[in-house]
Amino acid sequence: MTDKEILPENHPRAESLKIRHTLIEGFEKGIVAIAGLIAHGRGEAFDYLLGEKTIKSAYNATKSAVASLLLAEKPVISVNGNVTALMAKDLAFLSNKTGIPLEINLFYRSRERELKILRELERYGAKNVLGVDLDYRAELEAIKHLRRYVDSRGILNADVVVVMLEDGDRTMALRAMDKKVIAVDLNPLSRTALAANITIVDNIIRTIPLLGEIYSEIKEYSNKELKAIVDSYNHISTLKDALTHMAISNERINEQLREVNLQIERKKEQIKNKK
Ligand code: PTJ
Repeated sequence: MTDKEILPENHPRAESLKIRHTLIEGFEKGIVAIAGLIAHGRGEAFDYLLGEKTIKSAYNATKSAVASLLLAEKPVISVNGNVTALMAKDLAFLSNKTGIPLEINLFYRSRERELKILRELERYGAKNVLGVDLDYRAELEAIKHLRRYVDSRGILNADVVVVMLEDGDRTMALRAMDKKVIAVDLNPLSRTALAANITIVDNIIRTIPLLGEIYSEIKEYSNKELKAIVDSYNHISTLKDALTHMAISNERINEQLREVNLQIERKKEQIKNKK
């Protein structure tokens, strides 16, 4: 069976299926943890409800995140298996452009996986990847699982940490260490989404490029202007707004039904024309 037969380009969900396959490939390459496939399924479901787009409150949260990163003294972007499988190229680009290091931090940590992730990020040109060199390995007291291993040049001493597809435990531990946590999480009610200082309820495939775009736009702003952007973020209303978008309205059901019925009609035409 060819790839085209499995994944025809005109499939109405082709994009989403492609992403799913990229993750499966990432799993086969040893980059993604098996639980990462489950985590992706969960994210997909929330993204479906969100309408697979960046809603305004998520855009604003992303802007506040960039302003926080620009104001930070020691920012770092934490990366895991899923994030690398889907976004290695964009992450490398973002890190090189902003000078913010990437730090490999895994829930299912193994030496083999961390080295594979490092190679994948470096393959796309990432210049500053932490979390692998054992000479700089440190441990976070507040965490018992393998995410406790951090880099003394990165997360250990960072003031602002970006986390994606994260478990709530580490987010809370980072907060308890007085670090500012920026989370990207499609579930607005996850412990990570609740515990972070800034939560971007959006898909990493949209957020990572958007972080870079907004960075170019506001990098010359004064500290006062950046601070005003940070202060404009409202955590509760951001989470509530995402939930409101996910609560499907009659209008949206009708719109989606119309689209599905149109697709059925198109298929009918195709069958008729083949006869
Ligand atoms: O690579 P490792 O070893 O560090 O393992 C990473 C996983 C993903 C297995 C681990 O962090 C995990 O189990 O995560 P959780 O607890 O399942 O949380 C993942 C969260 O990310 C859930 O709230 C999902 O809704 C959300 N999510 C999934 N895919 C995306 C996403 N958020 C943004 N963009 C996505 N593409």
